[in-house]
Amino acid sequence: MNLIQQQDKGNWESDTDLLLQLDEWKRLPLLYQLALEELQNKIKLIKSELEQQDGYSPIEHIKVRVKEPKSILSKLKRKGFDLTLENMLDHIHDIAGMRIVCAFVKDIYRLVEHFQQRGDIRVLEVKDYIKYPKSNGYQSLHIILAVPLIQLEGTRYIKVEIQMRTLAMDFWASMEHILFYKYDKQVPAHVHIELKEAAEAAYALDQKMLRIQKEILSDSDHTRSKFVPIDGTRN
Ligand code: 0O2
Repeated sequence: MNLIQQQDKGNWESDTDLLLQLDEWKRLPLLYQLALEELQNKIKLIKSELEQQDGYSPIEHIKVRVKEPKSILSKLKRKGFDLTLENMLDHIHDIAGMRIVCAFVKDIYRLVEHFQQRGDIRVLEVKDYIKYPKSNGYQSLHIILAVPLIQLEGTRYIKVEIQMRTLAMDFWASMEHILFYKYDKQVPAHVHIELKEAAEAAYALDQKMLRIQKEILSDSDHTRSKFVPIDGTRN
């Protein structure tokens, strides 16, 4: 039974129970926002370290958002769950969402490995739609994390979904989202094929950029090795 049905039937265990649930509904957006901010700060630090280490930024940009109540309710309905607080907490993993757009696919896997090794956040699930794209061609790596927030009454873990993709994958996903993602009719077969081909083109573009990067790096290593400073040490 959902919140509205319970209220209509006066079916609450007590008024206190109702007030507690309403308080929780009111507090949740702030908690999700704070969890995103915590995570964003951790990632800013990693980004600057990687920039120093690699000489380029493997993280192109980061976006965060807290899902609108309307989208949460329609996702619960889409998944066939009653509209309850419990179902929302248990089954909607992307209320707090972060998107990290990376330069290369290898940067995505490097970040995932890093998240898995950290002791201050917990990795709950990894969904690899890069290795196993969705049938429409969608590619991205999703990771569900539990981010701790220290509150007066103790530590509370808040779920955050991070979607990681390259610039090419992000272009495809953004266009597909605009065109079809919530399109409620059957996508015509020929359009489905074209969409998949576009996703494969995005993947091919990523591979090509990676090859170009490798070539440029090996070329600059080669050039650098030709210049030996007067004291005989290498720069
Ligand atoms: P919106 O409006 O983008 O937020 P599950 O975890 O399996 O119980 P869920 O959460 O549907 O169910 O899992 P999944 O497949 O990992 O999808 C989560 C989010 O990934 C979606 O959120 C989208 O943002 C994105 N996504 C998944 N599939 C596609 C796709 O085919 N195209 C595009 N463009 N994005 C996709 P929402 O809430 O469905 O949508």
